[in-house]
Amino acid sequence: MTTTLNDLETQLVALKKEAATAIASADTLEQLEQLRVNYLGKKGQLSQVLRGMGKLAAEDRPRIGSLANEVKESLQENLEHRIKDLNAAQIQAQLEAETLDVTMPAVYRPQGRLHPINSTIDRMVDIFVGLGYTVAQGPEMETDYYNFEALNTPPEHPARDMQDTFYLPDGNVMRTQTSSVQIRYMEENEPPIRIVSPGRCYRRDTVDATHAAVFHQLEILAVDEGLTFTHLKGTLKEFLQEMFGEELEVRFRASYFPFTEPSAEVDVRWRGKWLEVMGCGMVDPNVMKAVGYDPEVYTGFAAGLGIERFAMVLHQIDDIRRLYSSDLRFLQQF
Ligand code: 2NL
Repeated sequence: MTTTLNDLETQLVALKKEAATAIASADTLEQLEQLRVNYLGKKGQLSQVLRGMGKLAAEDRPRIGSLANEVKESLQENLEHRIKDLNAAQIQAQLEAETLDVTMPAVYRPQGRLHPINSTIDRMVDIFVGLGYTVAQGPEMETDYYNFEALNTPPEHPARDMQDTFYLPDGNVMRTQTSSVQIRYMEENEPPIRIVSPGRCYRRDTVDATHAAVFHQLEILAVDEGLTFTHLKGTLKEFLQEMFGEELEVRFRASYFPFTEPSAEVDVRWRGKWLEVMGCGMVDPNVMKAVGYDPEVYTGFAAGLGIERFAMVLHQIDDIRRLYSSDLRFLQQF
């Protein structure tokens, strides 16, 4: 079998054309590698064609040699371009698949927040802490002794009617005020003391716009040598001014509580009207004696503040029942 120069040239040109088409239509890098091996590898088609060169006349070999080189370089170039194109296409596809539409509306999650009762407690407590008071807490279920007896309120005292109490079957009560916490604290500590006790209280009130059976109270108590009613007035005025955030008119009206003597109720002038915000007084000597303090040595003052009343005034809430409704349309406003 003789191989002519023309045969080889034709084969090389055909090879180049066939390979170029195959490379152009390859879809993956694996296919391209397969084609490279097939056409340009040691045992590839180009090598096979060149094996026919041995049968050529010596003067014809350089022509075929350079043509073969040209085919080889051209195919390598085709391969490189195709690899580049495939890589670019792959990156493009990935980018498209991972596209983020930054104009899409955000996903909003409902946000938790403090209940207005709790944020009001925090504000009130912070002011007294700023005046040197320490927070004291105690049980909501109390013995008759801590809720009434130690507070100068014996069994037949009319105040027990006034404060219609939730009595438990065992004779204990749900506390009607947080004074019981202060009694417990005084039993455990010696003067001087300055404490603030916020907490939940219970009364058998008929529920209406301004009364709830479960409500919150904050009491303060200071006991020391030489404390006077003037110290009480100064402390409460300072508190009220910080709470309402402006120069306030404050008035003290004589009143009565079993556990204080003298006693007073405190009004502030708020948006043109006198508003009762707390009761207060000098700790009754009988309360001092009950906790083992000598009333000839120590005096003290105390005050009880309704927390709901402050929350309602500060947030213009017209009905106390809203505070316990768990209505999100209400709660989300705070
Ligand atoms: C009110 C009245 C008041 C007290 C609470 C108190 C506590 C001790 C001793 C003496 Cl341990 N007093 N607390 C004093 C006066 C008034 O609360 O109208 N609260 C809403």
